[in-house]
Amino acid sequence: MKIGIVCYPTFGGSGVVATELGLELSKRGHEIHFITYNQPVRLELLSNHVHYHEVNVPEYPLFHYQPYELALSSKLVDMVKLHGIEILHVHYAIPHAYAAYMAKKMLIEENIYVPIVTTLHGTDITLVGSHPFYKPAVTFSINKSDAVTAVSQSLKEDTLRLFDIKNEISVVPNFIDLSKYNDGFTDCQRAMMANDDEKIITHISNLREVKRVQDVITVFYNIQKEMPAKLMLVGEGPERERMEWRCQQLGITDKVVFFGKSNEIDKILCFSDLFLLPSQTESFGLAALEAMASGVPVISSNTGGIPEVNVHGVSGFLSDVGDVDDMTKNALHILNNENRLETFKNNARKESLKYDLHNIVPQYEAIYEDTLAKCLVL
Ligand code: GMT
Repeated sequence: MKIGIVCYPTFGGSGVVATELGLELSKRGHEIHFITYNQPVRLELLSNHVHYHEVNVPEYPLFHYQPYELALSSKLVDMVKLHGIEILHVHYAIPHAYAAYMAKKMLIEENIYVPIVTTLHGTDITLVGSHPFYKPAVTFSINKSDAVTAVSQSLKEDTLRLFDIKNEISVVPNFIDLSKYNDGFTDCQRAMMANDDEKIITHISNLREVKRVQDVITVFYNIQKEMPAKLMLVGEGPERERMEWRCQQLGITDKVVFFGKSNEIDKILCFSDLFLLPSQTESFGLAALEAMASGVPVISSNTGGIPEVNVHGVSGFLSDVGDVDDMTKNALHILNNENRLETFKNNARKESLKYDLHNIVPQYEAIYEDTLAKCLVL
């Protein structure tokens, strides 16, 4: 199949999933066209089967807001015609599903029918999309998609609760290329980051308020009072400065490493003992899954789709949002005993196997095939 993929090309989970999906589909013989405003961060290799088409939005001073949706829908029309793209898979309702619908309508005028598969990732539904300013457009785009998927059962339920949805929503969970994590590094270079007796705690996100990163600092502060430990913080975002101030106030600056944005998540997870994800809301928690695949147990909140990924008492523990005392207690329970830590590490790795890309990518392929077949009948 010739598949067009539209996503946010950033470090965010939706962009990562869309990129990994495209790469795996190309290995399975499909021709993939990424259509977005920048080359996706995890898209390192372009080939005969993987193409990238940049959406340009020319600056025009008359426009207070530059019309990205318009530029995207025009680009989609052009790329469908030029490359014979058969199906568009858009990640994120805003504005991708909306722009794709416009493209579809323009193409119908030229007797070309391109179905749209929309994948909902979470923030487009729970944080932004349900805002009254966007709600009608998001509802419309979801209802007008030819197929809709959500990355967790919890996100599907949220979507049905928050919007008036007439379409079926299939749950296709996020996935992971386990080979990237299981090949293992013979030397994790742990010694560069911490002493042998220190436990390494890690958090990876875009350091936004929704990630409750101040809870990460608090839980780590509590842990390091009880045992030698270091905190690795990976990612960039608006909360970073406040976090740095807080570390200074608490006198733990020398125990905290801010990595900034990194493409070497697997290397950092390789030397981690525990992962913290205390988010306010999280439709899936791809970062937690990446940690688990590296054999790192997860201490998280019990919100959204996280309980579908992190199994309480098995791959880690779940607590109510904001319950930093319970998170600390659970973290110490795992870290205090080497045998228990080893068991949790093994369990985390085992639980992650459910999300092997070889199990999940065929589910998307089946959705594309069904959608194309249905459209032929119409
Ligand atoms: O979590 C973020 O801030 C990034 C966001 C995104 O849009 O890329 O992530 C969302 O999609 C990921 C991939 O499906 C999920 O794993 C994250 O849980 C979800 N984030 C939220 O729901 C807050």
